[in-house]
This record gives sequence, C-alpha cells and structure tokens, in this order.
Amino acid sequence: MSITANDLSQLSINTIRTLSMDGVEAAGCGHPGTPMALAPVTYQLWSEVLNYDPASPLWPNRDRYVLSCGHASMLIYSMLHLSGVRKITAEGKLTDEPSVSLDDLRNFRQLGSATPGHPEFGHTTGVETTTGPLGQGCGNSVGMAIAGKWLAARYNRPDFQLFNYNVYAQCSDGDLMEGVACEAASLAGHLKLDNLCWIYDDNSITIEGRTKLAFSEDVATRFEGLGWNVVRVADPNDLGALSVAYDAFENCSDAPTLIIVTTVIGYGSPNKADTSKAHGEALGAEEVKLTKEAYGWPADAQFLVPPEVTEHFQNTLGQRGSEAREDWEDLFAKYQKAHPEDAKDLLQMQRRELPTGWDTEIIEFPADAKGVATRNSGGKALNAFAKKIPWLLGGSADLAPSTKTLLEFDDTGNFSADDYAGRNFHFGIREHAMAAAVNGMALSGLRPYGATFFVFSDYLRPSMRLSAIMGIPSVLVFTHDSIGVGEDGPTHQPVEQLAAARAIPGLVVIRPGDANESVYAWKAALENSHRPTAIILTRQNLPTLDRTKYASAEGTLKGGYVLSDAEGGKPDAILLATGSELSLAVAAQEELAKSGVKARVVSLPSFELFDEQPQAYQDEVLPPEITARVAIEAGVRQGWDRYLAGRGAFVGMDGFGMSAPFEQIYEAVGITSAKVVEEAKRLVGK
Ligand SMILES: Cc1ncc(C[n+]2csc(CCOP(=O)(O)OP(=O)(O)O)c2C)c(N)n1
Ligand SMILES: [Mg+2]
Repeated sequence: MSITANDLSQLSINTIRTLSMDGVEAAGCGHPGTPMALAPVTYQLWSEVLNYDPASPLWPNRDRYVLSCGHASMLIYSMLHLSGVRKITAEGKLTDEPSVSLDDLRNFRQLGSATPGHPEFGHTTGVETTTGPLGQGCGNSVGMAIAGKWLAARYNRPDFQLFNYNVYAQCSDGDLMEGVACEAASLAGHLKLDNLCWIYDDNSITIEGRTKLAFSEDVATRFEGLGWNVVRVADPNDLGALSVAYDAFENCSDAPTLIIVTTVIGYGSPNKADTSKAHGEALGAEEVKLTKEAYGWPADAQFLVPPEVTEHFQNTLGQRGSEAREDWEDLFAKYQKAHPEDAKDLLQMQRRELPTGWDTEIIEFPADAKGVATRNSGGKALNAFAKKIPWLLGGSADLAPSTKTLLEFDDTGNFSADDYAGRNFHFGIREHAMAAAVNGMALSGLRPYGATFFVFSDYLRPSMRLSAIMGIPSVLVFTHDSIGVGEDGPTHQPVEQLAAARAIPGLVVIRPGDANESVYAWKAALENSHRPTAIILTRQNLPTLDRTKYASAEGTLKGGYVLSDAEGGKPDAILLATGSELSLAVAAQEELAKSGVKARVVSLPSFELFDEQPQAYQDEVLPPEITARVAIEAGVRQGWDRYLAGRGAFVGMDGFGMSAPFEQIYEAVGITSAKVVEEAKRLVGK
C-alpha cells in the first residue's frame, strides 16, 4: 500500500509516526516501531472516540487512556502534544502551557523533560498512570473501570449521569503474556466491566523475536473464556474497521471488550523485518529518511508538525471534549444544588481530602493482658474510619475472614456485577491484580485498600512499588505478619518481607505493637494522601498495653516513641521493637530492672515516619550517647543497623521459620525476653 498524506487523517497519522521516529532518533534509544504501527489505532481513538478535553485534563468524567505498553511512550507524548493537552502544575494549577511541548519531544528521555523513557503519572499531565512494567497498566485500567462503575452507582441520580466514562488501555504481546494482566482480565470479565476496552497490538513480535518462540495460545479464545467481548481488526490502517470495532465496544453492555488489532511493527520502514530495529533502538538516520519517503513525508524534516494536524485534533477531540466537559460542569452545578452533600464528597475526592471530622473520634482499646490480634483491632479501626469516609473501600484476595478487612456496618454491600455500589471487594486469589486495581482506584480519587497475608506481598510487589513511584494513597493491609503465624509453617511466615517493604522508597510501612497502635496506623495511612502505606498486622493476640502506665499510642504517628522510660529518665540501655515483639521488650525491661539495668523501651512501628521527624526528636527518643541498644523483631536484621549505634544487638530471624504452635517457634529461634535481657546485660557490661 502506498502511503500518501492526502487527507487530514493520514497526515495526522504520519505526524504521530514521524514524531515518534524523530524522538527516538534524537534520544538514541527507545522503541519507535510500536508507535509507528499503532499510530492509526491511536489516532482513530483520540480523534473519533475519546471523551477528553485537552484544555481540562482532570475533568472527572473524562475517558481514561492508558498506554500499558509504556515502552511505546513516544506514542502518548505525540498524542499529548498534537492534541494540545495543557499542563497542570505540581500544585494542581491548570496553565496555558502545553503538557508536552515540541522541545519536550526533542528532549525525549532527557533530564527534566516532560518526556521520560516511560510515561510517568504526576510528571506529565495527561499520563493517567505510570507504565513500563508490562501488564501493570492493564491492571490499573481495571481499577479505573471499577472506580467508574462505583462512582456511577453511588453518585449518579435520575437526571444526573455524572459518571459514565470509559477506560481504554493499549496493550502489547508482553502485556498479555504477563500474569497480572490475565488476573486483571479475569476479574474484569467476572465483574462485567463494560466500560473497559483493551486494544491489543497483535504484532507477533517481542524483544527476542517472533512470539511463536514463547507464545502460541489463542488470545481471542482465552478472553472469550474470561467473559470478554472480543473484536478483531485485520488491518490497523483501515480506519473504517477501527471505527466498527470501537462501536462494538460502545454497544456492548455486559462485558469488557478486547479489540485485537493485527499490526506490523515499524510499519512503513523498509527494514521492518529487522526486529531489533523496532525494539529499544533508534532506526538510524538513513532508515528514518527512507521511511519518511515511504510515508510521503519530507525526508529531511524533523519534528515536523503541520498546523492542520493540531487544528484537526482541536476540531475533533478538542471540540467534542470541551462540549462534553462544559455540559458536565453545568450538570454538576445543578447537582451541587440538588445533592450538596454528595457534591461535596466528589470535590473532596478530587482534592484527595477526607471528610471534615473523619478523625475526631479515635477508638480506644482498654488495657488487656490477654489482648487482641492487631488484625482484629486493625479491622475495627478500619470500620470506624470507613463509617466516616464514604469512599474508603476495598477488600481482600480471598482472605477477608482472616485479614478482618470486611466493612461490616450498614449499607456497605459487596461490589459485584449486580451491585456496583458495594464497598466490599472480592478480588479473588489474584494478589497482583488486586494491588494493580487498587492503584487504578486510587488514581480515580477513591481511597482503596487491598489485603492479604504479608508473605504474599511478594506476589504484588511490582504494583506496590509503582504506587510509591506514583505517590498515590493505595493502602495494603498485610496480616499474618511473622513466625507468629505458627502452624502454617515457613511458607506462610514472612521473614524478609518487612525489610523488602521498607526498601521501597516512599512506601510507609507500619507494624503496630498493640491494638491502640493499630488504630493510629490506620490514621497515619489515611493521612498519607500522596503516598502509599502498608499496614502489617498479627494473626496472634498481643497484650493491649495500659496506656495510663505507658505513653499514648498516638506516638505511632511519629513512627517511633518512648513507650516506657527507665526510671529517672537516664537509661543504660534502649530496647527497640515493633509489632508482636513490643511486649517482649516491655517484659525484658521489667526483668532488667530487677538486675539494676535501667532500660528504655522504644516502640518503632514505622521507620519511614520516624526518619522524617526532626533530628532533635529522633535524638530525644534515641539519644546518640546511649549505644547499648537491642532491637527485637521477628524478621531479618536488614535495615535495623541504623538504629543500633554501631554496636547494638539484634534479636530476630536469620533463617526461615517452622511449623509449630507460635510460642514454641519463638522459643526455638530465640526471640524471647530472656534473650533480650541477656543481650542488654552484655552490652552494658553486667
Ligand atoms: C514486566 C516487564 N518485563 C520485561 C520488560 C522489558 N520489555 C520491554 S518491551 C518488552 C517486550 C516487547 O514486546 P511487546 O510487549 O510485544 O511489545 P512490542 O515490541 O511488540 O511493542 C520487554 C520484554 C518490561 N518492560 N516489563
Ligand atoms: Mg509485540
């Protein structure tokens, strides 16, 4: 087929293609071939289908566009540039500047540009989620579609169709090979999310070569089996066929849609058969020239944007989007009058605020030596806060009876295909898709949580990491947090997961030491409007400390605090502990006192929160001159040394646990108050 730029569509498509080629060429790296092939698919979506106003990129009922194959980032950057999406500052101010300028395209992958190697949420306006790790965008899109359904069910009223947006995700072979996308697709099919459309770039090629090397399943049949509506487009350059496919999505009302588009990577390039050229590599000046000639493009022009093209996007996407957005704003103004409370909720959600007074009543647990598992107290805290925060919602990966994360008050309901207003989610045994969907929900203004056993945090770690990169308020509740799991044995006993979670920059990890600390752990998580939180809770009972004798659990908000000081306030030694080991420290303190060793107990539920306190406070809690320190935690030592003043001791795990009643395991691995006493005495020379 010869390509001539004889109409606006073709001109626009070739502009997307050549911009992508030029961007990758300038950077000297990137993936040019995929944007070149997908240009018509994306062009047709943006110009004819997407309800999106480039002049108001955060309009709440906008359609969401996710580029799950984030390696094709020049595609989204070209679209953002050509459609004139305006930049929103870090403070949330809409500006007249472009989100992606021509200079940004020229500076693809360079320091400070709006065009990093993979699309980054919060960095480039119009990027709805950070993608690059294949499969994640697919998972996020399911969360966004869930959020759309939930918002519609909760906030739409007769005559007020506030929410009816669609979510479109472009995905590649790699996306569909990844487990997370399959889990997410299974969930989406089950939930009949008809507002979700994935557009699959079926180009039969990945980095190592033809997909037949490793991928021979029938994707269409798989997705039909998952309950999806599957549509095929044989030629991506057939805009009519693409229109028919997008119509088929819009007309399908009981399932998500997969549009399988058969494409040829590096379309138009004379060396398109050379797969390495299309993957992770610039085409090279000569081939760029030849390809531009094949497109009927001035061979030597670079970053050429014909003014008709930007105008064309204004007249299509821009026009349609601004009308839809203005209609919506009129509707919302009326809604504010008719349903002021609901409107207030929606505005607060957009600003990531919580309802006034959400934290005025903090539940309290009375002192109790027998105590309660923090999963139970955490569940009570969650319920108490959720009563005040209508958009705090979530669920578990089939473990709610164990994670205690069910919302149990009136009007919560189960989120299902029959009731999109439910606040209790059943994610199924799909931890990874759960966390990816939770991210998508958080990106849509909700305050979502997902829950599972802590040991299975490894199954969802990539999504947890992305929540931290994006700075979004996803909450993960991890119960069964240590060898305290007991009889289930080492496969179910997290040992290295605390260190691993703490290693993720920006993720706040909180392991409360008793019931009252678990309440403040939730409070801290909810206050984290711009970063994710992992709350780590026990299966076994922990004594509820007598807070008239010990310091207030509110210290949890500072990450660490002096729970119980040595008599006279001049300790010989400091005992630091988190979670279930806090009571061991308290017992050791009493024991040490009998031998004349004055010990201070520091509860350190969150390294991250503690480390961001003023140095003076940190020194007050951990005076630098007191170097006789013992840390106690039923996990590996990694990460603890910075609190041990160079010579302190660590009482914890250096291998895996075992299957037995938990008290016996603690004895067997030597995490006991006797061991703490022994180490403290050794350090103070007694
Ligand atoms: C989880 C994950 N694994 C590996 C990679 C590295 N990677 C980038 S693109 C790619 C595969 C490219 O093939 P495909 O997904 O079909 O995209 P196409 O090249 O066809 O655009 C791989 C393995 C990645 N980005 N994410
Ligand atoms: Mg491919």
